[in-house]
Amino acid sequence: MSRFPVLAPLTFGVCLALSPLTQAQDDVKLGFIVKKPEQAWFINEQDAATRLGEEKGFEVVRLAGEDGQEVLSAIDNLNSQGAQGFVICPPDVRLGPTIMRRAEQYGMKVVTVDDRFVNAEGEPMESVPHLGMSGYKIGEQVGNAIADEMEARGWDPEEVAALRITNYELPTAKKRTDGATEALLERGFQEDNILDAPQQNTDTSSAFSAASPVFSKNGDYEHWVIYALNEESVLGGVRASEQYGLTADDVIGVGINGSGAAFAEFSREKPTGFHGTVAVSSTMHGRETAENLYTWVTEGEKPKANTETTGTLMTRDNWEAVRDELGL
Ligand code: FCA
Repeated sequence: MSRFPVLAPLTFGVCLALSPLTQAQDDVKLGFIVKKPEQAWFINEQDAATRLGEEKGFEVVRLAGEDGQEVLSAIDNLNSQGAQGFVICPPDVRLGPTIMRRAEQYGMKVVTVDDRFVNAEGEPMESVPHLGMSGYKIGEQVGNAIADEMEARGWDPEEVAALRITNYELPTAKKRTDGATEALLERGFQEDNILDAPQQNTDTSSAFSAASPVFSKNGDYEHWVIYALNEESVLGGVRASEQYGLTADDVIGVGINGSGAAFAEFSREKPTGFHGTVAVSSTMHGRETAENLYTWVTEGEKPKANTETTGTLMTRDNWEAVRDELGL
């Protein structure tokens, strides 16, 4: 049966000695579960992880986890396929303890990407390795990009309202909009002119629904700026501003991500109120988390507790260059 009968017992012995920390490299299977499988950001992360797997010789199973039930089924599914662990961007960070209980039952290793698990007290689950954006700093970049553009257009801060699309249940989202707010206030934005639109989710349609009433109730402002946790949400705000009759000249929206949603907007013939986005490499997020998990599974080396990534402002003028630079 074995072509190397003499070596076989030795190999077996080595495997036993290294188990359960390490894994023979050729049978590694890792899940990559995302909360919004249709969004370009997450498609790109999964693509990058899959490509890394092809290079290194492990399999990546791409799964959707849009709510708690779907995440738990995805984990069951991974277990039945013999996966050793998964990377996850959870649909709700408070599911952390439940997800970890299920993963631990199966002896799976878990790494989070983008949205970090919180425990019952709402504190980050430090024991689960995480890679995500440096939310506050990236938010500050958003605020400064808006302030720069307001100055370039010569807007009087008295006449400008901010549509702040918020998602305070997601800590990274709060950090991002807080960072943007602080930067704007430091640059002379009027605090009373900041109007909140709490969204239910992190996508365009929930932002659109949250934004529409804010425009219709506040008709006195000449100009608007729009910010949120990501560009999908800013785009929802921009679409609502258009529906309300505002034009690109009156709106400065700046998002976060730098994914296909922004590229499509920058590719339109005419500029819209979507002025720019702070681009972060989703390719790097997908690749690095998959690599960290793979190293953990194969070499027993647990990844760093928390890695924070940075961003670059992308506008209609430079988006292709930034896209290429970030490997998007
Ligand atoms: C959150 C957002 C995504 C992306 C990611 C890094 O998950 O919902 O759009 O910004 O963080």
